[in-house]
Amino acid sequence: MCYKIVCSLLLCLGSVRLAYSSSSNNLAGYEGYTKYTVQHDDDSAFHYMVDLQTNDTEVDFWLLTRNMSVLTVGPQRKAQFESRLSQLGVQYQTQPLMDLMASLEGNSTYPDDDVDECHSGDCESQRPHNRQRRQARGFFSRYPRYNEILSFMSGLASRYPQFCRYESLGRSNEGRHIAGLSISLNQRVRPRRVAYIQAAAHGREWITSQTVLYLAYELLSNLRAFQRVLHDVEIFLVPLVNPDGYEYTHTTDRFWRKNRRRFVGHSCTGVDINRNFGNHWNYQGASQNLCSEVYSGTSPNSEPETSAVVRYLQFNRHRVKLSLDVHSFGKFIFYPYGYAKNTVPPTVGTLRAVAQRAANQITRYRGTRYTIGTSASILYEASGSLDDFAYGNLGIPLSYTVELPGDEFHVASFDIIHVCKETFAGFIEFIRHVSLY
Ligand code: 0X9
Ligand code: ZN
Repeated sequence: MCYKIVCSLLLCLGSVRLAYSSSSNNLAGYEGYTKYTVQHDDDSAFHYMVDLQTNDTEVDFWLLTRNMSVLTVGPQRKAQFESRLSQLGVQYQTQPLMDLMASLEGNSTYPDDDVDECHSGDCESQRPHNRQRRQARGFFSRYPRYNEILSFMSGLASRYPQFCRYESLGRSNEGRHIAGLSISLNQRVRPRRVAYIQAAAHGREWITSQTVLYLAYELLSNLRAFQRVLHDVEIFLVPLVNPDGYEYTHTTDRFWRKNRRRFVGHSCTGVDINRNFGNHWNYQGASQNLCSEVYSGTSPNSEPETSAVVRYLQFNRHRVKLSLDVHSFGKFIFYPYGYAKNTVPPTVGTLRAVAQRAANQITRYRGTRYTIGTSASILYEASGSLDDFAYGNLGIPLSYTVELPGDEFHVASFDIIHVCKETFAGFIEFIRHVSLY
């Protein structure tokens, strides 16, 4: 019965081939936009960029580090922006945004999921299992919608009822579920420790949900192999913290970051969930301009998406030993604190060492190298993030933000599975350390 449910679920998922297609209307309005990659070695250019990120609502930063920025600018601001860059004497490259998106579409090839994989032995008896794996692999070769993600999660819970539970932590601004999956060796016994992993607090960071769903899928398909990792540890996964923002990036605006909170009498929409957590709220790298990409909201934890997470973590605060907030992109592992420069927690040695081990495991898959540190030192000061809140307010000892690889938010479809697999190795290494607490 369960098998049938999962099969039909996966079949249905496998047959929907969305990914990026030129018929997508989520790029409307981006004609004439330019993507800039700017190299800035001196501090004045960096500070100019930080100021733009916080205060200029016409510029959208995709990445901002001490010596390099990736951002997009609309046609009206192009000339002014370029003349400012020339004044600052910085080097930059440009690419029309539409060309970039077209080239990414060209990369979206799909593995042939109609071919049965059986090379030896009793192919007839292997067939159902192969089919499931193939169909699930299909799920990781494109970007699913909110409904598909929920079906995938509940499908796992009904296939593995002893090990997996599906629940909703609450509802988003537009009424969608903030869905969670609990994974443990025995759902009737409450493990002493919890490893919490969330993704897609920013709508446009599609790859992040896939890595967390892949973790659930891979763990549940090979539970025996992970018995030691799961000993007295519950894994709690929230792959889509910002479902409204995520859906909006599929239907309307591929580069939407915030949630979809509306404000009466204002045309601008949305709060940045990663500026809304109640630790040094709105202190730095956040804005009270509600048109800003880093708008921190009306008060700490004001958003239903934020408060659903806070409620869960607060309720389980004595059991949660690891909090991972998965973002994209840049290949970074950040530990607290992000709200101010030169502010490190007393356990920085452990935080760093565990992150280094996780990064090493990721590297083993295909050489991907992560940079480790506080976001305030590597990127910019940003207050109100989950990592600061989990560590500073709740005392969760292992608290991180992971920025997955990619050169932009859209990781090509053929690469999704590889990012999932390499990140899986890092997740497992992080989770292994939970048993030390
Ligand atoms: O700015 C952010 O929210 C994160 N980068 S992203 O491109 N995914 O938007 C970085 C946050 C870093 N700060 C902390 N983790 N505290
Ligand atoms: Zn993000």
